[in-house]
Amino acid sequence: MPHILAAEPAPLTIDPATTALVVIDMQRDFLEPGGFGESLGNDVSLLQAAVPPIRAVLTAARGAGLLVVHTREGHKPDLSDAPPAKLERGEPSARIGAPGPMGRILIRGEPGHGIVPALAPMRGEVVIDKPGKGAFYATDLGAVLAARRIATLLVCGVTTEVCVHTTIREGNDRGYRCVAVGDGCASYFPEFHRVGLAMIAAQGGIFGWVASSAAVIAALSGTS
Ligand code: TIU
Repeated sequence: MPHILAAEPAPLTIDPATTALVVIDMQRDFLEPGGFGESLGNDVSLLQAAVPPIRAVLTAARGAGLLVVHTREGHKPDLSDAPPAKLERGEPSARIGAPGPMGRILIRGEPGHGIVPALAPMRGEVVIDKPGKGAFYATDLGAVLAARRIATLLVCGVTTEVCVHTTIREGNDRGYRCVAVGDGCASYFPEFHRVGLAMIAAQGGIFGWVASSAAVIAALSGTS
C-alpha cells in the first residue's frame, strides 16, 4: 500500500513493494581509525552520527519488507579494478592497497572493508561491492533493482557529498526517484553534508528529495 513520505522539496508517495533502502559504504574503512577515511586526513568520528538513524531506518525497512541493499567501496587484492588515477593519490604508505591496522586499505576481504557491526547486513540482504564512488558503476545494482521492479531508492550512508551524492545522481539519471535520508548520511565536512543535501532538494528537487529518518520511519510504518 502506498504511503506519503514528508520530504523536501515536496512530499512523495512511496510503495514499499517498489522501494529499496540503499545503505552506502558504512564500512570500518570509513568510520573507524586506521582505515581509508583516516588515511585521507579525516576525523572519522564525525561519521558516527549517521549510525543510529540508519539502524532505525533499517529496522523499519525490514519490518515493511523493503528490498535492502548494502554497498561496500573497495578493490580486488591485485588492484586490477582500481584505475591508476584513483591509486596515485595520497601518501604511498597510506594509499589504497597499503597495509594498515585493519588490513590493506580499501581491499575486499580485509577487516577494514567490512560493514560496521551495528549495521551488519542480515541474511538475504543484497551486498554490492563497488569499485567506484557510485553504486551503479561496474556493479549489478541496476539488474538487482530491475528484477524487483524498484522505482524509488531511499539512500543513506557515507559520505554525503561523495558516494551518496554520486549514487543519487546515477540513480536519478536511470529514472529512479532518489530520496536522501538526511540524518542517515554524514560527511567528514559538516558544511559539505549540509550543502550536499541542499543541492539535491534545490531547484524543485533537481535530482532527488531529502527526508529525515523520522519521516521515512513514519511513512514505512503507516503513521504519516
Ligand atoms: N572520502 C570520502 O569522503 N568518501 C569516499 O572516499 N567514499 C565514500 O564516500 N564512500
